[in-house]
Amino acid sequence: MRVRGPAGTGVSGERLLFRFRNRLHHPRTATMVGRWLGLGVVVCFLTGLVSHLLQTPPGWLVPHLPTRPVWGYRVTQGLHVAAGMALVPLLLAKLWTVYPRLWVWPPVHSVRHALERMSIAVLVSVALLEVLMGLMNVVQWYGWPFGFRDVHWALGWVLVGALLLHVTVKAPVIVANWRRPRPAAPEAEADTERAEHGEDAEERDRRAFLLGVGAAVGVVTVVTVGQSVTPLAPATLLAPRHPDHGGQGVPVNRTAAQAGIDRAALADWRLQVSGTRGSFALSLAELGALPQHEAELPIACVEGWSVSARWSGVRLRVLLERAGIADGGSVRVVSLQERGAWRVMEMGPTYIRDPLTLLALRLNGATLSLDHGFPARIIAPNRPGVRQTKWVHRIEVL
Ligand SMILES: Nc1nc2c(c(=O)[nH]1)N[C@H]1C(S)=C(S)[C@@H](COP(=O)(O)O)O[C@H]1N2
Ligand SMILES: [Mo]
Repeated sequence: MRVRGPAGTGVSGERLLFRFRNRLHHPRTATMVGRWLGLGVVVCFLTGLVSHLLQTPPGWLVPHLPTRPVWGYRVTQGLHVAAGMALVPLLLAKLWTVYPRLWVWPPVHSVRHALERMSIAVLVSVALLEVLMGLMNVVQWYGWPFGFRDVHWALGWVLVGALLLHVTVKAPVIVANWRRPRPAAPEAEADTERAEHGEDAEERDRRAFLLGVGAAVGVVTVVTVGQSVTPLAPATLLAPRHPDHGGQGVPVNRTAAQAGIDRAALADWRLQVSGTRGSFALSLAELGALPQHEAELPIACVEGWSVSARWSGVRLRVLLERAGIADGGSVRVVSLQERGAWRVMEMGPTYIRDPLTLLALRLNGATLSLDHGFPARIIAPNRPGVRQTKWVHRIEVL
């Protein structure tokens, strides 16, 4: 039996163990969904690269990290998570289109064929794993024994590599199916007509299918993207962090209680600053007496949610100039929090110099709430939320 549909890749001697009647199991459908899928993966990869470099920059990059545009990370990470969500319906559609190929017989008929099938197995499993891990991270369910970021990052490279390989191997099929099929040179009038009708109906079915997939992507996007596109917030049904939920108009990722901070422990809080000229400590009243500056900056969480807010407090560079810092120096900021990955943060010279980088004492016109980092927190432009350290206790020049 010469098989039409997904097995119709021009590989001779191949057949399917079962008959799949739906004509949408066709390389053209796979190609059309694949275009969007490929675009989504590339967007996720590039924005993931940005996120990785902003969070853990290699030493040589630290002095060059850009602090503008202030909303840069808000946009790239919002895109990262939105594109990742869109991958869910796209992946399902693609897998449905090509799943009959699981029943190719014989399963392997040449070395090249074996390699091709193995690369697809890697591609499919890594793509599913990456999307699943991302979703689990968004709902803060760390059901694995390894660090999320390192594994998500490493698998991202595997995914892009497997995708490149896949596109290369499938290039002839992709090229042949990129455009709407035109019937081949007619032999007889009647034949052409029948052929055209068949092709047209098939292409119409395909359009309907793709429209459905597009609608699914649209729905997923609309019910989640409000977490970073504030005007769409009312439509937000699925995002775990609604921009309006959380004190002072800003969501809270980790509460003070979760971080083990209570007001009693803050009774004799002093900010400790140490630099090349020595060290000093400031009470909250003393900090409040220093010149205060205001900045409109977003908190942009790696999980995709972001909100802009009005912050005010003391410019970080003013404190550091007083403590003494070499040109191009970096600082370490330590939170009162005793455990957790985000209690210690390092910051390079571009952020330190920036007049919008504050040790914030106030948020949206009121004293910081305990959950937002009272007595003092860091807020800096174009920075991942995980680096906007709350409950700051010590600042050390490195
Ligand atoms: N000390 C400390 N600072 C922290 C965190 C934390 O867990 N501990 N969470 C970070 C994360 S992941 C984000 S997104 C922002 C959220 O700030 P918010 O709770 O004020 O919205 O705080 C950051 N600062
Ligand atoms: Mo975050």
